[in-house]
Amino acid sequence: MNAKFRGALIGSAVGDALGAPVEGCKEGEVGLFPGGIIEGRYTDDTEMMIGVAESLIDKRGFDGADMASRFLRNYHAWRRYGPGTRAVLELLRAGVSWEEASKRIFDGAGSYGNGAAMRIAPIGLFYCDDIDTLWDMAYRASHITHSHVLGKEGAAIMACSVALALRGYREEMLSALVARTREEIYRDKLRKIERLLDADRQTVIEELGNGEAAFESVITAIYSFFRFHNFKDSVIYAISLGGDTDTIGSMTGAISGAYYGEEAIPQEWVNALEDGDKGKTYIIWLADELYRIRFKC
Ligand code: F2R
Ligand code: MG
Ligand code: MG
Repeated sequence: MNAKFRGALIGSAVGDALGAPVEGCKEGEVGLFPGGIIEGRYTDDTEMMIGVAESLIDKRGFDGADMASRFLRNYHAWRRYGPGTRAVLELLRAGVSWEEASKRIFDGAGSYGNGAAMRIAPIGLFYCDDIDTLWDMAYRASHITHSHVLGKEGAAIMACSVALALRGYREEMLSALVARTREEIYRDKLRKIERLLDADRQTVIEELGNGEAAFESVITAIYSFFRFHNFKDSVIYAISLGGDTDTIGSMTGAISGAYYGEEAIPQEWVNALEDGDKGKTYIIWLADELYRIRFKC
């Protein structure tokens, strides 16, 4: 189980770093070089995931004000944040409360971007044995930056996928997710996954999406996990779809890592991942702490 906690967080960071150099490329323009990561630098996806994990560990559960302050403390603009999240972080820095800030962007509609889903894996690990609480906490952790229901629902589906993968569910995962999901756009795409398992890339992009909206990327990551039976092929496939490659790669890496464990992640990808301040050594420590707290060892 400890290896699966590590697999989820390192898998997420590796998928992010692998997809980052080609974020925004079209399918067909993504020429994945053999061996994967060149620079091994992670982006906003991993920086925010670190904030979620740090807060859960320090507060022994969800604390909105603390998590928001972690996002601010860790923030480096050069890691390429989405414009909505950047605007919320500026509001938080100006003193607006974490309950209020995310409601002020996109003309009051809030964001449905995938920025809440991309960072949510630690919630999936921490609340893995109680799916009702997990769903609720994923919504609350999303609200700090994403107040639109489709941003929150995407994050809850992602957290639930990580928890189910951690617990060894694969065949049962899709029906469990459909049963939980309330928003039709997600239910509809979840139901398409099995039918699309042999589809070509263009069809997958048209049916499931490869964009920055949560409903254009979360189900694509779940699909990428299902399409193959090993970590490497799932993550390479996710990135090969183009579009939001770092984020779809990261979410696919989190689910696959939770399912297969850290040993399944190609060693050359882990070796290349950055290891300075809050790099891979720190991410492994976060995974171990979450595991230790969760299982009281
Ligand atoms: N930001 C990026 N990548 C582009 C970097 C370009 C940069 N200029 C550079 O070259 O350095 N990647 C990261 O952002 C994505 C996560 O985004 P997040 O945090 O959800 O941000 P945001 O802005 O809230 O949502 C993303 C976009 O979705 C659309 N959108 C969301 N809610 C909307 C609404 N209510 N109405 C209309 N549109 C809405 C907007 O286009 C948002 O900008 C990840 O890919 C991460 O890697
Ligand atoms: Mg990113
Ligand atoms: Mg991205």
